[in-house]
Amino acid sequence: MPWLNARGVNHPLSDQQVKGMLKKYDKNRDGKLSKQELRFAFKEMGLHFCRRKAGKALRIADNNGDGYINEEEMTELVQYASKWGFRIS
Ligand SMILES: [Ca+2]
Ligand SMILES: [Ca+2]
Repeated sequence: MPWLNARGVNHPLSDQQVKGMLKKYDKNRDGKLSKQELRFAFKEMGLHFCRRKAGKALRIADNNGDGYINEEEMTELVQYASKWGFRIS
């Protein structure tokens, strides 16, 4: 059951497109997304899910366990999220 649902969803975006969108939310431009940046990104993209699930997604994607999602891990996150039906209008 997908828990990521976006507003007015019609078509799925490619992994690259989603990644490009996520990168825009790297506010401090350190090349990786903090938990805070990621939550803000999901919110802005119209994705609503609880903090616990957001935290779980982050832990799964955070391969090296530094608490941040780097570019490589972003790909993992997008791929993982797309399995749950991650789609954005
Ligand atoms: Ca950042
Ligand atoms: Ca990491």
